[in-house]
Amino acid sequence: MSHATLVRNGRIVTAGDDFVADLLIEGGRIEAIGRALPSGPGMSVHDATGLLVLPGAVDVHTHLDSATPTASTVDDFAAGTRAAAFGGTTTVVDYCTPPPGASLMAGLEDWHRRRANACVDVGAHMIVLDAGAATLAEMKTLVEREGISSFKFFMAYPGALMLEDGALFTALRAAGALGALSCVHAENGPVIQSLVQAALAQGQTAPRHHALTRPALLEGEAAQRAIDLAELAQAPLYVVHLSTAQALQAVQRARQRGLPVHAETCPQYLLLDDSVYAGEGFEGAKYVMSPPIRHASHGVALWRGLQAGDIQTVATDHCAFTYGEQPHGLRHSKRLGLAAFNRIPNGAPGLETRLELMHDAAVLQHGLSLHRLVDLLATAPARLFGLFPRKGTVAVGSDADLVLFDPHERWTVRAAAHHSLSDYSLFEGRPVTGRVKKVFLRGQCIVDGPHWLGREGMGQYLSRAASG
Ligand code: DUC
Ligand code: ZN
Ligand code: ZN
Repeated sequence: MSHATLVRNGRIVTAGDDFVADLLIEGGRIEAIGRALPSGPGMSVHDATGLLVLPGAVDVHTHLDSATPTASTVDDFAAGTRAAAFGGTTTVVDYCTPPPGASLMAGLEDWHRRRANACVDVGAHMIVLDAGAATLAEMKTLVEREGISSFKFFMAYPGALMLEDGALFTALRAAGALGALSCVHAENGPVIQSLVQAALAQGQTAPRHHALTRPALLEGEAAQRAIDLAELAQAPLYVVHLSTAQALQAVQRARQRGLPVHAETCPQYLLLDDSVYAGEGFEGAKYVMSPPIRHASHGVALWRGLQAGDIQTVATDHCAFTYGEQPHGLRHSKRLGLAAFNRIPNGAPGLETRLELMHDAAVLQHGLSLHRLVDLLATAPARLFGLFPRKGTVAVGSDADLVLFDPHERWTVRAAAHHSLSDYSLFEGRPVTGRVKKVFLRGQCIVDGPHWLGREGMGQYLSRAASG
């Protein structure tokens, strides 16, 4: 990017500031911020009058081009990150799942091959499936040489992804000693397994039994256990996709004691409730994810947690499958689980709608400030995952990742108009106020209204430092 770009007269909103100014972009970075900056020959000039200028949003929880035990996600890095860009997300930190039996390094090499066609910048968290000596040594290499400063440990899915408590403790201690952040999926896997077997034995196979066999209490229990083990292991902790009042209370208690415990939630846990599983048909499969969508009382608690600052980030857990079988094939489809809920691929799309949904719900409906919106979706995730100040803010020297946002435009969520390859949206038909108009990645305008100006492969790998 050699030529300069000027963004004129926008209302720049960061986690701490709010002012009208021009931005000069050179070499992919913000070179100057000021009033009436002069334009020069060859500069491209964008008028942002009446628009918010926000930092490109940072989504620290996605699964792109990822194989799960039941299916493969439908969005590869090209499709998923293009969808992200249309929604104002210019940085994605994706979960690298090493194939069973493969080393973490082999998993990472494979991930790098798959992420090569990304359209926005990408980093990786590494999922750790055992705590043997070889794995612990690889964790050190990943932090010190590969720019991976966070790991994910599963307390669910025994026999597949789960670390039992001893291994979890060992892995937490290793991550803490490396200065890495430990992400946990907090659900009690063995008890869920028992409930699932009991439901299936009684012929309860419909999608709603997915939610009924993963009760809220088992997330609260696991979150508290993770917090206790992390305290003992002296490891900073990040609870991913937190969905219940019980887990939130565990996080609140820990934070009141000054422990380095952080929590992420997702739009679906804030905006939906378990009525999505009502009915005997298969529609509920669209909402099969783990944790499941909860009773509305949990959503109320999560909004309070956001208002009080006990939840630091909102990410998507974008793990997209299709509802129908065509045109992408059964291996990407929820229909793999037609016979029984435990075979339904776990996950849903969301990467494209996070900023717009959260602007509408958090700022317009729940009274959170624009600063807080920016913090939840960009600044705090960039800080926690070692990307700040390159990402997550609008400042001189930062990457010129920008969103020009119209806070007044009204529109309606329609999967048919999305860029994800999934054929449905969790939020179909939802009216939204506020819309992404233009998106810049390192100074290059990649989204202009409905037009895609970016290109596959332009996304760069983000080597991440330790948590900020
Ligand atoms: N956990 C995730 O974070 N994503 C998809 C499924 C799961 O269990
Ligand atoms: Zn998870
Ligand atoms: Zn996930």
